[in-house]
Amino acid sequence: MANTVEGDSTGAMDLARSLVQRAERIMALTGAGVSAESGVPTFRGAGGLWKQYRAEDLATPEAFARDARLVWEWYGWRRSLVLGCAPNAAHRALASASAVRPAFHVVTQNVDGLHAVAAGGTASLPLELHGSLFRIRCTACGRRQDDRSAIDATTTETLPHCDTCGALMRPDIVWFGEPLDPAGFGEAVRLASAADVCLVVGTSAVVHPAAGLADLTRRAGGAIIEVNVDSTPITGVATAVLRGPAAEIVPELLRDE
Ligand code: BV8
Ligand code: ZN
Repeated sequence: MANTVEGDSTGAMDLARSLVQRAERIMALTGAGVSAESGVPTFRGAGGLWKQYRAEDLATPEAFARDARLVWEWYGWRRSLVLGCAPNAAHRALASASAVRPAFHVVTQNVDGLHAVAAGGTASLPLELHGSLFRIRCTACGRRQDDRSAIDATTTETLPHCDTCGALMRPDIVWFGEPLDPAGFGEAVRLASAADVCLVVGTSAVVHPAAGLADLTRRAGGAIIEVNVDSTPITGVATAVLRGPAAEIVPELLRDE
């Protein structure tokens, strides 16, 4: 489907709302932009995380092997920052849609856990493709555990170590050059391929394989709705483009009559 309507015109919103209302199966794919209004810095935008740091220097297994202390210092800082952030109206609107609509699934690239906080105890937990700031994994035996503690990155010895085997723990996050969890990504492919609508919210759509999910919906005959303050590689193939902040647009898009 060509890109029929763009911008913040009511035309785009009317079209997008009718697509959502008519759709049976919807997959929402979110990126850092959905958390921007919660105060979580994005990666590539102005003031983004990658502006202060180079992704290659921190979010790779090589970086961790070279300087685990520095990498943990960065993740510890991000964890404490995110712990001070709350879900915004976009997270809440997506959580309530996935709680009330039988086939509405949230798939996120974010590691900030804010979709899960917005979902509360409901069953509509998001699929976290890139892992979580609040889960750690043993570099030796693979033991995983939830962890929200403050990270003491003074020395390698003060970093988190495995309760089972004593080896160094790492963030349970997918770094560049690492494969996504096959089961999780397989489920995302299934959801995207079956979706009548792929709702892409707040992603620059440059990181693969997540960025390729929306196209699976399009190729299977479904529609893409993009919510973003900027244009991205998806804008040109989107059925409707809603230009503006997620916390304002997503609740409007998903509200019932
Ligand atoms: C893999 C975890 C293979 C770390 C992340 C060349 C071409 C294509 C691909 C590659 C290539 N070279 C290398 C690759 C592969 C690489 C990749 O895609 N690189 C890109 C950069 C070119 N991918 C990988 O390495 C992946 N693994 O391919 O493995 C393999 C297979 C088998 C066996 C072995 C290996 C792993 C990818 C995951 C990497 N980890 N993060 C961490 O978080 O610390 S990626 C990182 O980027 C984040 O996870 C984030 O989720 C992701 C995407 O970023 P966005 O979420 O989109 O955020 P961004 O800041 O970019 O954009 C924000 C958007 O929001 C903007 O559009 C902005 O306009 C908008 N916005 C801002 N405010 C608002 C808003 N929108 C709405 N409202 C607002 N208020
Ligand atoms: Zn271990």
